[in-house]
Amino acid sequence: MTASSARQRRLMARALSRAADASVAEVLASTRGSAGVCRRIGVTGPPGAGKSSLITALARRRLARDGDIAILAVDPTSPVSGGAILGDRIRMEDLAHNPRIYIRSLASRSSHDGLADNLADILEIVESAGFAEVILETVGVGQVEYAVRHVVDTTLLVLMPGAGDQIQAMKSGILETADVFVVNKADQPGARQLAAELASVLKLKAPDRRGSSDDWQPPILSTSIQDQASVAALAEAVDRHQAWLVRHRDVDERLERRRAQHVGSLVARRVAEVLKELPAELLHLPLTSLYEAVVERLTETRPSSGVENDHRSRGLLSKAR
Ligand SMILES: Nc1nc2c(ncn2[C@@H]2O[C@H](COP(=O)(O)OP(=O)(O)OP(=O)(O)O)[C@@H](O)[C@H]2O)c(=O)[nH]1
Ligand SMILES: [Mg+2]
Repeated sequence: MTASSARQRRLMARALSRAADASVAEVLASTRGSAGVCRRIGVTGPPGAGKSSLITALARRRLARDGDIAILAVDPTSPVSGGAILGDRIRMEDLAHNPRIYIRSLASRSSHDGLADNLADILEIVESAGFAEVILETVGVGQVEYAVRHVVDTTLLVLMPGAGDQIQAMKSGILETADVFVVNKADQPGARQLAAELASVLKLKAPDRRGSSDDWQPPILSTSIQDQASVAALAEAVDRHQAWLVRHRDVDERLERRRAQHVGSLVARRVAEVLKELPAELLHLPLTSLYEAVVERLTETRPSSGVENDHRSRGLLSKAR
């Protein structure tokens, strides 16, 4: 069954909806893990930089490669989300009707880094549905780039003229995160200056990146959605980076690191679940006892009944007295 089959799409849509509010226990019961067979591309950058427009143009180009493409946008207000397609209405609808493309927007849930905190689960579902490639759009500058990095293979950072101050704000972080820098809206004034600024910041901050010829040198590409050649160059840069990964990075090691991140995010979610369900009276406990109570609850794989909770709360409270 391919990712395009109607049945497979329905199953995946259902699995994605379930994942939207799954508990950690539910995730653990249903996960199949990642085999690393799906090319994962992350597109991030400040609001309005043109991420959705570029993804639309990029996806159309990348259909020339084998397999189906899933486009996921983490932001309910993103133009990828059905109704609000804005300036890209026609192009995006065009794509949405392509049987080899699947488009879905994801609510960002409780995550503070601008990513859905269940992104790793979601990407696994998409991967096991047989997609060859997933393009993930996230809005953000700063922390988000770090977070995206762990769930994708290739990270594109999209900037636009007038985002110079954003570079200043991001300086310390972006160099380690993006594999391809994109100065979009190259048809607008200031694009060349932004590219130059970016180049000088990168040079200044990443001397090690100029060292070995085996290292990936993140390119700075100027794009405009009106300029097809620039989109083609971007699609090629993504391919170059993916090919570089195959040659220079061990896939098992990447999957191991990804799994470590995934389990970390599940533990963080489990902590949040436990804290949310914690009986108010336990908060009166001294810190050490409270800590023990929380840790004990972490390993419960099924939601405990109110009765059990009551018993345990009373036990702990009497122990603490
Ligand atoms: N002039 C010009 N406008 C562009 C270009 N790319 C995108 N735009 C326009 O910029 C606006 C924002 O584009 P989007 O693709 O929605 O940007 P985004 O980064 O996805 O925005 P958010 O998801 O809201 O963060 C739209 O009106 C696009 O038509 C470009 O290359 N040149
Ligand atoms: Mg968008």
